[in-house]
Amino acid sequence: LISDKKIVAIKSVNYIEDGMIVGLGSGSTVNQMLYALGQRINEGLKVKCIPASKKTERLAKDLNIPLTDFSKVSKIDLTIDGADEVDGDLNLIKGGGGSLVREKVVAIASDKVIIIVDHTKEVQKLGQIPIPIEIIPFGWRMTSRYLEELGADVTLRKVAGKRFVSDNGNYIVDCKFDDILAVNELNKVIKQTVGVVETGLFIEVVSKLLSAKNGQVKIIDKITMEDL
Ligand code: A5P
Repeated sequence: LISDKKIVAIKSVNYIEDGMIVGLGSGSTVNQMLYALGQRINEGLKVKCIPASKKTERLAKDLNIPLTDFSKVSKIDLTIDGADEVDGDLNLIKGGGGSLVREKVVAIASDKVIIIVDHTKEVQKLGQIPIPIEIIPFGWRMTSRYLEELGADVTLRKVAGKRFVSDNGNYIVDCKFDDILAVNELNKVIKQTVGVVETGLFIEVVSKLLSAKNGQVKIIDKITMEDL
């Protein structure tokens, strides 16, 4: 039986066309996508890719996926990434894997962003899980206090008992807010907090969602002004 993550991953690479600059997100669903992309590249597809994490970079290199960087390109045609939560407006919580900053840099530089998930990531309302927030190590206790003052239950992320350190040398705090009234406003106030590098809230960046349940893929396009 093929997992739902693998099914959406395989489907998503059909959107990649010859000559594209492609952003590669991170996580286990993206890893499946990398295998499928590697296969298409073996069959002759010509693309250049920008990875959003060191882990993705390593796997992409192993699979002979050609890489580039922002010194050589000024925009990305299409990014494919996973998510930890997605709501009905295609807004996201990301950062479960701790790569949210680079993922957001890559997503914002992209003309199109396709998100691939299994259906368990779909929520009515964002915030069922804590929002990952990357903060600089200096003064992290102070930054955590400021985030608590915004109403969050703040947990410094640890892995095997040690403080998790991001690809950028920073910490991640997982912040659980009880009930998020306005996700855009919350994102703004978190970003204004000194010590915060970036939040795991991805608002208005997704163009298309592929979500799989029991082997069936549902495709949802972001409604744009032109559609109205
Ligand atoms: C990484 O920082 C995250 O944003 C991932 O995109 C997210 O955690 C999805 O991961 P999985 O595909 O492993 O579920």
